[in-house]
Amino acid sequence: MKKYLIALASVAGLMTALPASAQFQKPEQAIKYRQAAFTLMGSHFGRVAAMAQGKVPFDAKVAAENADILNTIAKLPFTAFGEGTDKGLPNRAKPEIWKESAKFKDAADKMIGEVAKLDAATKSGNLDQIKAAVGTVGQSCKACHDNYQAEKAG
Ligand code: ASC
Repeated sequence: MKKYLIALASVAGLMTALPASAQFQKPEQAIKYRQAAFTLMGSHFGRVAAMAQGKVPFDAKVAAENADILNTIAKLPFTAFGEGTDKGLPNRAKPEIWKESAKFKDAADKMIGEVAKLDAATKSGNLDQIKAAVGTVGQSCKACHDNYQAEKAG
């Protein structure tokens, strides 16, 4: 049992020490992972955005729950854009992601920061603040899509 625990601890240590891309055995897995994360982000952001836009009645608790989930998921997809994950499954990631990786990271960090502000706004329950934060989150999604998402999967 002790040996097993030591082995487990060293594997866990290794996993955190390795670059995130090395946590996927195959490019397909990284592509599926990031696509799944973006799909979930769209669902959870969409629920808050619909309230901000008056398309569904505002429910502060539901907004806060969805923003909280979004705040966690928004940090996930960017571990799955490692080198060599441009191909393996049809996907819409443009080559610029890897050519200008610092700019891509800045855009991702910007979105993550705006999502954190949306999460804080929903916790305050102030609809005007939520509306403003939904706007800036949406802009940060769009900025990345405009620069880094192809029209068609290649
Ligand atoms: C959404 C969603 C996106 C963004 C983007 C904002 O609700 O799924 O990808 O907002 O459309 O421009």
